[in-house]
Amino acid sequence: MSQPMNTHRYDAAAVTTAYASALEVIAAVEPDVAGAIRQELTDQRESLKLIASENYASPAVLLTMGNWFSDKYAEGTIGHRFYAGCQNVDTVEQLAADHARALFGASHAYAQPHSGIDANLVAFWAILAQRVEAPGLAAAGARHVNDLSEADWEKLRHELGNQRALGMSLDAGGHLTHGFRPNISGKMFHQSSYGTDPETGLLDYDHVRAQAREFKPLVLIAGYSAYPRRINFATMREIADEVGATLMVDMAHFAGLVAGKVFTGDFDPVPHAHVTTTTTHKSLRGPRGGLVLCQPEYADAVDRGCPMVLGGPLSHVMAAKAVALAEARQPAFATYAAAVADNAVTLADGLLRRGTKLVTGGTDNHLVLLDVSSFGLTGRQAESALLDAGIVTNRNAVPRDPNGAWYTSGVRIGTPALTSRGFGPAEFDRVAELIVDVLSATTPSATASGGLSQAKYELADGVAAKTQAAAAELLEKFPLYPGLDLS
Ligand code: DSN
Repeated sequence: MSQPMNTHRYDAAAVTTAYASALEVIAAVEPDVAGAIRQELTDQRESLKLIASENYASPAVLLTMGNWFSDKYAEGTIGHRFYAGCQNVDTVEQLAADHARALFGASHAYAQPHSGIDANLVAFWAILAQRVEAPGLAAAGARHVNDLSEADWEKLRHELGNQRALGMSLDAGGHLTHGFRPNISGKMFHQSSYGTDPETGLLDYDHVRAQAREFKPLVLIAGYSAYPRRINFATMREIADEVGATLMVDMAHFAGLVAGKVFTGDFDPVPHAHVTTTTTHKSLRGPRGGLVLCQPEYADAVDRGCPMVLGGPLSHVMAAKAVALAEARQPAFATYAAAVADNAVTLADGLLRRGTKLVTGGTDNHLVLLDVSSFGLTGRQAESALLDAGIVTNRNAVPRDPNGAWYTSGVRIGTPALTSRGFGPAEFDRVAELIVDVLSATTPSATASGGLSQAKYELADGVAAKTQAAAAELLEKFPLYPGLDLS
């Protein structure tokens, strides 16, 4: 079978041999783990994976993680480690950083963060160090923190702990680490958040500008986990410059669209942000992990991520980041990224045509946010009913959500994973149809007091089985890791 251009290319026989052998070795020690690994492949093969933050990494990326780099400690940075014998870790970390710089056109890249949250913590720490600590040292006549007196420390602690951050609110699609009060980012900073326009659901730059002028943040954070539109980062930088803020962009969700040149010019964060963070496993299709890209003045502070903020680097994952970033530099990745965005538009159109309500009325990235209140459901009920039918999504708050962050009124649906399997417009239109069929056949259960449950629901008889069969028919045409045969 010929593969669509947006899928992985590999030698299926070699990959089968590698995994069959690895599972045999694992099974000899703990067969249940080997069994769970096999089962995970089966489950992923047999479901419609529409979680916007998930994907399928290539066999090369996955295989790079299973080796002895896992055994090596390498705290510090390339060439300046706290342990001896890090020459091979230096090689892979340098490769990951070089590929990241070339791919994104960044002047500096730091490949050590273990996750997106870790990347954001490194960025916050670096911004505080660069903007507050360094001038604080100079003001105290010191060149190093060890030279500070107790009184200097007290003053610096006050300065460090008295800074402000402004980011997108969680219910508008921002991330927990963008200043959500209970998150550490909401504790490190005095925080304020901007939402979206109540009518259109879109980001209102004039409103952000007005808030920034009033709040005067040290850090202006842009980026999102559940906003279905692109952001004009040139405008965000203008706002940051006007109020003297550092612009930090979290592109964890849409890094693949930046790498694949779907988001360019004003919509490419890297040339505009002082510091850009990302994960490597979402639309970028690499191993689970994070990256920080930054402008030169933040590089030293960013490189102090480990051991100031992070534990020892996961060298096996950094090696896999290098492989994934090398893949993302190939022309085929741009084809993939374009297909992710095109498929999201098809999915949005398919849902809208069938009478559903989408936050912002559509998408221009890799996700749609379906408001399920018109079905009389909470996000939790919709997520569960879809799962019963073999459709894997996640519930998500919609702006000003009356059901809060636990039950929610929305379902977030993303195209990166199924696009990696080769799904195109016809398949995504069918996915839209299946989603609407399932939700139309779902009703909330009654509670003992006669109200409606926010969690329990009934799915009409036969709908789950019928949808699973329709999904299986779609998935069969686009096998996950074709040719990988572990039977
Ligand atoms: N867990 C990620 C997501 O699903 O968007 C964000 O942390």
